[in-house]
This record gives sequence, C-alpha cells and structure tokens, in this order.
Amino acid sequence: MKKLLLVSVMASLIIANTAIAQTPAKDERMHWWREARFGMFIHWGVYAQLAGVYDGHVQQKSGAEWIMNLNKIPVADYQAVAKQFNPVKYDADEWVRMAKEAGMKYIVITAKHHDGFALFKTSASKWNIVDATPYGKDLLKPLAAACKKYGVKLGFYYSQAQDWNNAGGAVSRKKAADGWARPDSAAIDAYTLAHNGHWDPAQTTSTFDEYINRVAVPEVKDLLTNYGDVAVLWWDTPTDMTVEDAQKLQALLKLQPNIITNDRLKRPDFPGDTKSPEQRIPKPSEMDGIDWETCMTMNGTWGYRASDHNFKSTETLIHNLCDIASKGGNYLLNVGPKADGTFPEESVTRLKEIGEWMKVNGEAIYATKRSPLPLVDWGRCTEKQEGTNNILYLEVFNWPKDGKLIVPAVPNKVISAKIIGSDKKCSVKSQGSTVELTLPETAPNTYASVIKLVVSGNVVDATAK
Ligand code: JFZ
Repeated sequence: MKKLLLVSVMASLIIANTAIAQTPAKDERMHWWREARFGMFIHWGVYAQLAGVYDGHVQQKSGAEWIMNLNKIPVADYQAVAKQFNPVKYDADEWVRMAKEAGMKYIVITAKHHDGFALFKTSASKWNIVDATPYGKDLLKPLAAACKKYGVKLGFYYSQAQDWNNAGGAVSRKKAADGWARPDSAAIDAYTLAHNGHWDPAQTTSTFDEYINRVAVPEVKDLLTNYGDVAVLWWDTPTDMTVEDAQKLQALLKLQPNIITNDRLKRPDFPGDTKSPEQRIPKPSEMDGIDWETCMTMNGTWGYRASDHNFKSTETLIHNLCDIASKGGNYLLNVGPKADGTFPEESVTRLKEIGEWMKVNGEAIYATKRSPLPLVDWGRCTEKQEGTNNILYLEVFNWPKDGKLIVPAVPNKVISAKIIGSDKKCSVKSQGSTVELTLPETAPNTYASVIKLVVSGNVVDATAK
C-alpha cells in the first residue's frame, strides 16, 4: 500500500514537473501580467452588424454575440449578414490609444467568437473578414501594429470548441428565441435536443474532430504565427472537447513560448495559467496564491447591443478596479465596438474618465499586491514593497465626514502619509496597531481618493481567512 502511494506520488510529481518544464518558468512568463492589473476585452464580429436585433425582434437581455444561437438563425442567413459588415471607420491606432490612455496594459480581442467568424485572414475557412465581407482586410494586423507602437500587450480570445458556422463545430444549447415566442420555437427546440444543440443541417456535415483538425488547429496556428508576439490566448467554453482535442491546441502554444493562457481550454485537466471569474469579483480568500482575472462588461452585453444603454458608472468601474487589485487580481474590462468600427460613446467617456483617475492614482494599482488589512468600511487597500519599507495605498471610497480615517492592524512605525494628487496635509497618529489619519474636509477625487502610507518593515497579513 505504502509503495503504491509512493509510486503515485512520484508519478504526479513527474506530471507536475512536465507542466512546469515549459520554458520560460511561469513566474517569468507571468511577470508583466501580475504588474498590469488592467486590460481591455474586445468582443467584435458579424454580430455587431445585427446589434441585438433579428427579424425585427429586439434582444432584451444578455450577450448580443449570442444572437445567432438565441434566434437559431440559419447558417446561410447569418453569413449573408457578413455581406454588410464593412467597418470603414475602424482605426486600430485609435482603439489602442484609448486603451493605453485608460491605463490598460493589455488587450484581448475576440479573434473568433462562437459564431466562428475569424477577424483575420486564414486559409482554414472562408468564414473570415477577408473572404466573407466587403471590407476584405485583416482586422488583427493593424491592431497588432498599434499594440506594438504603444507598448500594449496583445492577446487573442479564440472560441476553440463552439463554432456555429464552420461545420462540425460544437454548440452549447440554448432554447430558441430569447424573450419572444417564435411560432416554430417548439420544433426548433426539439431539433436542437436531438442534434447536440445544432439547429441547421449545415452545422453537422462534418464531425467535431474534423472541425478541430480542419479549422481550430490551423486557425490557432495562424494566430500564433502571423501577428508577432501574442501575450495571451483566451480560450472559451470547452463544449464537447476531448483531452486529445485540447492537447492538439495546447501543443501549438510552443509557437509563443511566453504566452499566458486561461483555464477554459478544457476542464479540469488543462488549468492554464489564470483563473477567469466572469462578471464577479471573488472573495479575498477564494483566490489565495492563484493568478486570476475578472472579466466584466460595462453594460449588460459583450458584443454590441444597440438598445443597451445601461452602463455602469465610472465610479463603479474604478471601485471595481480597486477592489480587484486589493484582492490581487486583474480587471479585464469589455468594450463591444459597433459594426462601423467605432466604440460606443458611453464606453469612450468611461475609458477617458478612468484614464484621468489612473494618470494620478495608477501607482496604487500597477505592480501592487493584495491588501494585508482586514476589511475596512471606507474603501480598499493595495500594497507595495519599497526597500525595507511597505507602502499601503488606501483607496478611500467613503471620505470620512469627521476627517478621521482608521487603518486597522498596522503596528508598524509610520514613515509618511500623503494624499496622492493633493497638496493638502494629512496627519498621522499611531496607537498600538491602529493608525489614525486626520484628513482634509473634502475628498480630493470624486471617484476614489488615494492615500499613500509608508511604514517601516512588513505589514503582517491580517485578512480574514
Ligand atoms: C463566455 C461567452 O459565451 C460569452 O459570449 C463571452 O465571450 C464571455 C466572456 O465568455 O460566456 C461564459 C463563459 C463561462 C462562464 C459564463 C459565461 N462561466 O464559466 O460561468
């Protein structure tokens, strides 16, 4: 028994080692990502042309990038939409500049979403921007060039399993029609149930294995070969994936030795480098010692939905960024560009406002570590090492009316306290392990004001476990 245990322990060590043996080592690969903290997600494709409206029916909720599946749009009809997709106002330089000025360090764009449409030139399928649209030019080439110019890292989202247009691709089944009763809904639902989610015979003229070999593998190879450095490969929804399928795609990553991948290639055997909570910020204890990234929409959809103007406020977005940094994660904030190639106006203004805040307060976000403090009711905290000192950045959401801010669990000697972006004084009193700051009457920043507290030595971790 003991011997068996030893053998299995050794075997798992060998497996773990082969995973680690990828060069360069994980810590090295993750270095920029762990300091970046803030990136832009971009969901763009043919669905932007429909903008959440099909056959006169306005999609009321959820992702407009799912419109083909939600409405069971026949393959031929959906592909006809591409004939109108002509994003003549697309300016990759402008996109990357907006991301950069918002303080974002990387971009992850849907090179191919579940509708299977490739934003890039590929010979694996005609269902791509060059061969299927009047625009006729690769959309990722100029984006890669602009990213290089501005020093913003570029990542690709690639829907490896779900593909509703390329034959053989998987479908995650949703009931027909979202919020409106199609006369034929019942029949369509019966059909999808009997055909592993597919609703059009054109989707099943080849097998999933053939699809992986014919489309997914060559397209991922294109993406990892033709666009220079690719910082991230963001897999999604592993519907129907086998271990062999996943291995084939995983093997391609050697084309980009520094690439970082998420955990959505296939569960549970392919954990990737990062966890990807979606639309939610995990509890501090949930992600201890794990690299994670919360992706989130600004409104209620990933792809552009013209009727959705319900955007989160700039304040909420900045608070989310602080909250995520205080828990040691990254924030991947989505923009769903319109079919003409421009960002929705609401996104543009929010990016601008976040950027103004980041220009002043960015040091409280970049290259920081999660908060060592117990939860505080006034806001969040991030931490940075500076020689033998520790910097605590206090992101104050609720400015104290009485001017007193209490920082718990810091017995260290305070060296200095300064309000970032303000000349106003901030005085300090230490009592045991409590630091009391006396602040000016009004908050210097409308979204979140940051106090930089430098203390001697390490701050002992007092987060709730
Ligand atoms: C997926 C996509 O279906 C969606 O369109 C968007 O691209 C988003 C970023 O990712 O949606 C998911 C995937 C995983 C979960 C939820 C929605 N999940 O694990 O809870």
